[in-house]
Amino acid sequence: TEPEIAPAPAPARSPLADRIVDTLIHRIGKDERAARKHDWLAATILTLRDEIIDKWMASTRQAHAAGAKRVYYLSLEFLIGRLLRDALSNLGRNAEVGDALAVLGVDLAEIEEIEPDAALGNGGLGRLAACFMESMATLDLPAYGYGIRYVNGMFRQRIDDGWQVELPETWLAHGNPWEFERRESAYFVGFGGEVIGNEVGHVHWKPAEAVEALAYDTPVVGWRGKRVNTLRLWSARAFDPIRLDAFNAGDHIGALAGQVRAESLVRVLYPSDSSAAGQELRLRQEYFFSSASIQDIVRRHVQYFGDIRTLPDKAAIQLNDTHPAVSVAELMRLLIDHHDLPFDEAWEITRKTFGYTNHTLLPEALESWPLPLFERLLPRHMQLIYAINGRVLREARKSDGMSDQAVAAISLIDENGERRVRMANLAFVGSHSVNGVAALHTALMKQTVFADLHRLYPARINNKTNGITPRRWLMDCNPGLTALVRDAIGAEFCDDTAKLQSLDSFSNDPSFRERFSGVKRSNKVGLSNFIGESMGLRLDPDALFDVQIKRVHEYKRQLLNIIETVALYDQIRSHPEEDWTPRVKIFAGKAASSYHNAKLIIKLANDVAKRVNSDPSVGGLLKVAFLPNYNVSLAERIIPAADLSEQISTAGMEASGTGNMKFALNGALTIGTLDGANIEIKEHVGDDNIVIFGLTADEVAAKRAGSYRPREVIEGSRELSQAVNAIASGVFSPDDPSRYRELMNGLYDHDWFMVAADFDAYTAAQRAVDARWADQAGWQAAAIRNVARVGWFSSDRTIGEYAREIWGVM
Ligand code: 26W
Repeated sequence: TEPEIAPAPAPARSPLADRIVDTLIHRIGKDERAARKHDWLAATILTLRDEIIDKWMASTRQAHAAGAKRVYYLSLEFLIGRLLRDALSNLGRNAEVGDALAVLGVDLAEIEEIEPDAALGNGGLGRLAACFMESMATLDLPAYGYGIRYVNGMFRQRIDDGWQVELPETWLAHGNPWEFERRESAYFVGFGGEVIGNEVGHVHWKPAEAVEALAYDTPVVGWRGKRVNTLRLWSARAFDPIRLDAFNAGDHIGALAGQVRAESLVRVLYPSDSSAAGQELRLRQEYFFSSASIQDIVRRHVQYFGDIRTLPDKAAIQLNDTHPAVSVAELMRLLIDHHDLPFDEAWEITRKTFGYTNHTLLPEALESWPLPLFERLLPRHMQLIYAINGRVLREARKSDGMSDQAVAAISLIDENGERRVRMANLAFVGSHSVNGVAALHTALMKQTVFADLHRLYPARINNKTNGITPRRWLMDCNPGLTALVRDAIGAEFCDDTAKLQSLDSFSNDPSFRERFSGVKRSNKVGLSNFIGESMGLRLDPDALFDVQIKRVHEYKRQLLNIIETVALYDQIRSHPEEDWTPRVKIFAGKAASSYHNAKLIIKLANDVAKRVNSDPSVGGLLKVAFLPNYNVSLAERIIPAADLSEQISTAGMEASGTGNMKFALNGALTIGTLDGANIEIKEHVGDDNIVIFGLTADEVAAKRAGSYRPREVIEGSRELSQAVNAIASGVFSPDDPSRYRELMNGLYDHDWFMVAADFDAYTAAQRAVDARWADQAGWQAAAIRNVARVGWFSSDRTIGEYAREIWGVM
């Protein structure tokens, strides 16, 4: 018989639970019974925010009292994701808040799940900015992030019949409880008009139109809540929200035109990474946020320190790619036109204040603006850019051995064809430091795009290899692995990921390997359940989970992976008797809405998935899943469950990559090319714990310069030609057999991304992966060594280097 158990007394409500309920009632206006999940989420965030505010103010006061130098990170993108879990764990309040909510009948994990992602970025560059913000707070640096408060961030991706469909993402639909509107911090930002006065006398820019930039602040909590910094995002409004004269005259729409124009500035994030938009609205966005940010920085400096000439001692401004590069001209304008400094002095201050980070060498991503457009929108800045250019070109001509061609390459104005303003050159000459984001990328910067500028300013280019925050990308997203590591080596690694090194010897401990693979398996079960529920696809958690998740771009070569998948499918079907490794191929990623081939590659992945998943003859040996709407939260779910990390870009084209670091930290093995940070990951984990294949960057360059004939390569490889021909002839697209003909013809005719050239090496590498997988002890040992050896790729290390070597703040 069942023993009789008295019902447990209801646990007493903690003061924290009372505060959450109080917030719910007084700030949300609901009682406990009427509250829905979103109300609990908002009440929890607001309660937590109230507590953060004290630390926030203390951080500001401390920087002020110390007269500290501040860091300003200017970025058009911050790909933050959800904030609640991150903030709770950095404050060490997870359990306490979870318990308080449980007493109220609310599941913390459930409300964390409904927080919308702040997706104010495209991909790597925006996510890096978010990791950097967290690390700057963790390292106790007084720092501000500046960006745009887009109403619509990165689009939501739906897959309709295999095709990507873009939908607007409304992350602000339920309000944003994290942010503070700062009505007092508003700035005038002008556009167009004319410049009055001349070079000698006092110059004055009279803009034809203007908007007001309005600040919204979000607190950024560092690890252990040591410091809270500010992410300041600008919104825009018209000076006169409504023109009453027009309204009264019956023009009800025209009366609101100013407001609509202003709002259009912050309406939407440009969803293309790696190809410059070139539209007027984009330049307006760039100037709008640059001007507001620089005005804010200058105002704060003058208010705290009195003398604008000490700016470089008290402010370091980092330009996240060239998107904020017009800031160089904006600071010059403020120094000269508003603070009456002579040009030379203004130029020295400017260069000492700015640093510039380059994130890509792709020519189509290098921003340049048609001169007439730039001049019409920013006439005063155009003058200043001419003046800067005059100085730089004089220096170049004086320097030994500069050819006319080199001088032309250095010029801020591109004179080939339609004249254009080169933003990378402006950022380069306007900064004392120019950095790349991985060793190879930095070396290539010196050899290619910036070769001549590098010759003129040889001390300027430096490397800062990217990193990721271990809080979000290990401790928060993979609690199972975190607990296991803590049991093995203690908790020190939580404050210093270099300490993960002590895990290394555990790779030889069979019982630890057992527990380690148990954690991975339970993460895989979790992901399998998610995929089962969300897309109705059943996966075997014991199969090898082979994952490629990132923006879809030809240089990242999802196509190489898909073609190899097709070849494998073919092999399994024709040799069912062989001992194949069960694999799940997982893809996710968005394509820029105007990028035809990238969207076609998404469709191909889905077409292949459809065919393979419904083919009983491959049994459970191969499954393909394309997960829709890749974002930060989905990455946090997938990465802890990955066995194999696909980092297979054409060598020389991926500046760094940061997903590669996240996977390794979570115990996946990398299959990758010698590109970006893969090279440094290989140096850290050791050649035996990574699978490298394919052409090197030098070999790619040589092939492109020489006589590479992809057709011969394809025809010379039976597996490759069979796979390519199957795709081209419509095996995977019976409803439209010619769908992929052009895409495949591109491989035969030019194959810019070396898919054919690397195919055999890639296939061989994948079969080597199969063999390694068969030796589970060896696999787990290598995975453990990855975790133990990639602590160096923490963004704390990266930010430490920026702080010491570029910003002078540590
Ligand atoms: C102007 C259009 C545009 C928009 C975004 C051009 C270029 C970009 C970014 C530079 C693209 C980007 O995100 N680059 C990625 O930056 C990461 C962080 O440094 C690197 O890890 C990736 O390799 C790089 O592709």
